[in-house]
Amino acid sequence: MSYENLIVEIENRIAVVTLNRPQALNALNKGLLDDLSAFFDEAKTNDDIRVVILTGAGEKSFVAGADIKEFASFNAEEGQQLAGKGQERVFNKVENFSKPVIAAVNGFALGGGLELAMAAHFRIASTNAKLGLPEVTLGLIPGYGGTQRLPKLIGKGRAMQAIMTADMFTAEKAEQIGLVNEVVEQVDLLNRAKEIAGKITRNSSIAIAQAINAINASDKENGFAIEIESFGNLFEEEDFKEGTTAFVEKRKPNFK
Ligand code: CO8
Repeated sequence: MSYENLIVEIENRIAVVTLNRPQALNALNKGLLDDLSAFFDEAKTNDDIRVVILTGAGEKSFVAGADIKEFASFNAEEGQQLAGKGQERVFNKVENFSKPVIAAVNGFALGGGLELAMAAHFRIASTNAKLGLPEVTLGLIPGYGGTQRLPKLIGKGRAMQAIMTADMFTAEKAEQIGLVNEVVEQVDLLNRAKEIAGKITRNSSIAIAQAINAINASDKENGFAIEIESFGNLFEEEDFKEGTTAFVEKRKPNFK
């Protein structure tokens, strides 16, 4: 798995994916979005990968947004196309990915960067992280799902204020309002993300995929029905037999 703008390292069934354009604070240009889209397509069927960790190259930034220099001259049609294609090919793909995706936010997560972190299944951050949606300072609004995902994570009023003022949240504040799950020192960030990922890899991957699907359906009218259906289907799986047998036999389950 080699990409121009990503570094992918796979160890213990955990893929650490480093967005690698440090000269532009890892801003999302077309090349980087293409690489992310291709990575998730490949990772879907790669049995060596059970959990994905997304992080940014360097100590300063996770992702400082969409590449402003790239879209500065766009017209309405080009802007809509870029946003629509990006949402479909990357952001929604991340959110609906059947394997857990953790964002390890190691610095600025702004605009498209915070939108990418919010598309991930959950976020942890380093103490120096700054998170925000500053699009209105550019005469824009968030275009990669930020107006939809931020209110769900932190509430409508807080999202309104954050988007209108373009203020950045400190890591501490982000944790307080539920935008990130926990905050650790930058030197510990990847190890902590790997520790959480490692714990996940020991559980049933089939059950986890169904859990992601059901949790993502919580916004939908038929969310409860999707949970019931997924719950029922899992009774037919080997992992269910192994998990319950291991409990009865007082041992740890060995999921395939
Ligand atoms: N795009 C392109 N280049 C960037 C970006 C970016 N988003 N952010 C930083 N860079 C570049 C800088 O231009 C600079 O390059 P150079 O050295 O060639 O001048 C380099 O990265 C380092 O940046 P700074 O010198 O600015 O570093 P500072 O430490 O002084 O500041 C900041 C760091 C505060 C993060 C600052 O760089 C900044 O404000 N960046 C822009 C943040 C921003 O506004 N992000 C939102 C972008 S809009 C967006 O994401 C919309 C998403 C939806 C799009 C839908 C499709 C159209």
